[in-house]
Amino acid sequence: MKYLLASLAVISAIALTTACTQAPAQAQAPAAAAQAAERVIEIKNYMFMEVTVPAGTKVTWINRDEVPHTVIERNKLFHSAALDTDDKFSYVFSKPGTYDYFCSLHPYMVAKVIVTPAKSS
Ligand SMILES: [Cu+2]
Repeated sequence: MKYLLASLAVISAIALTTACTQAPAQAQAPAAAAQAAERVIEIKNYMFMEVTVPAGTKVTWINRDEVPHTVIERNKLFHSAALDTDDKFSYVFSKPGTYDYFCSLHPYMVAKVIVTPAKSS
């Protein structure tokens, strides 16, 4: 079963790569491209990664465990569904601050996202 899942992951990775190279080049406003900062947090071994990002960053959690996890901000600012293996959840942090979050399935899994003011360069 593990082998099958690994094979599927490889196949979908290839499919994604192919899809990307075949996608026609799309005109994008430079400003939009500059704001599209994204940070990935992998959930592994029942742990989140703690990150510090500038305001405006889209943070995407990916579950790398073989059990489901959730991503829930302590004040219910965001609340993911149960994420199965390799499922993703994203949230754009527009305001600076410290955001504590946890997994409702494993309440001892706690972490925070620290959002710093966006650079005005
Ligand atoms: Cu969990």
